[in-house]
Amino acid sequence: MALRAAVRSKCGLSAFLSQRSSCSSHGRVCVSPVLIAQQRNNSTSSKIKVDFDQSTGVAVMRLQSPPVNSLSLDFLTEFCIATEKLELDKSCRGLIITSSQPRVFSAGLDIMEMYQKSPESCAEFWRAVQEMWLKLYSSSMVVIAAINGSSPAGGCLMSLTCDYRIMADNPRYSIGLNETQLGIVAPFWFKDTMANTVGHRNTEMALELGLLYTPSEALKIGLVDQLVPEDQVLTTATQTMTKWLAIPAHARQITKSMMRKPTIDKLTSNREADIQNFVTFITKDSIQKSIGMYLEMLKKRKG
Ligand code: CO8
Repeated sequence: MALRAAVRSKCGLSAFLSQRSSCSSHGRVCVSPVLIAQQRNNSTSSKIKVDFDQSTGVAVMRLQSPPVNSLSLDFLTEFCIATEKLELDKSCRGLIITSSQPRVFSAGLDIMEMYQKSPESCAEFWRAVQEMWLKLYSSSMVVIAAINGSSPAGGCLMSLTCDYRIMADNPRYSIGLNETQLGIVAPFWFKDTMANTVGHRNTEMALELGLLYTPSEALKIGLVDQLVPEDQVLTTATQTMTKWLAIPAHARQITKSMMRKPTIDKLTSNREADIQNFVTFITKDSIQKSIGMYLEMLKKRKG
């Protein structure tokens, strides 16, 4: 499929869509009327459901990849396509991300994509992970995470890229960058995103220990912004969105960009090296052994 190939390619989905656009002005891609018409329709791919309310300019994206919304290559591809479509639609000003799965927002990167895979597959997967992060962290939309379940590792990263995080106040849920518990190391841009949110000291401790926080612990260090009863996560996100959208968009967008650009530039100028680092690291025998043991642990815990 051409779109999927574009996400996987070096130039990425933006370039793919740009190629199909008829003009470009003020740095914003201008797309054909046909594409705009398609974009305005609510869409459901197999792993992502998007409901866009034209009257409010707010889209709700539901992650629906059973059992735990793990971020596989297919999932990331669909996610990037859906996000890009919304980004290109000027009438879409806000995005709320939530989960359709019970008890889990996202289990993070799909571990099976990093286990016993060829270097080429690992590279393709990592490019898609980068792409997801770049799309969200640099989005001009207001993006709110409605975290209605556990959100470890890559799930936490996805939440951290949002402008505001609302989490269900359920002590059985957890959130954090727990990579060291798998014997792997969160890359610099995971670390930077976390540090930009909760500061250097909290990040240092969280990453070294691979800490997963309960919602109240997460609120205490600023990893999430607000806790609400589970059945109010989405309504609170919608109310919060209204407040954010009341701020003049241009001023808010420039401010967001000013805060995030150095972190984004750090990855965009080192993208290929970052992919190479990931592939070298993840394909090491010792790392594969750690991941295998972690998978065993997940299965045993279930039993
Ligand atoms: N990837 C693939 N499969 C997964 C994942 C995952 N991340 N998480 C869970 N699964 C699988 C389980 O193995 C299980 O499979 P099966 O049914 O075949 O036994 C199934 O999903 C259901 O899982 P659970 O029974 O555990 O579901 P629960 O509802 O009880 O718990 C949790 C949900 C809390 C999300 C739990 O599954 C969990 O803790 N999962 C692991 C989360 C995790 O540690 N993720 C880390 C992924 S690594 C990452 O995101 C960043 C990597 C950065 C790499 C950098 C290298 C340089």
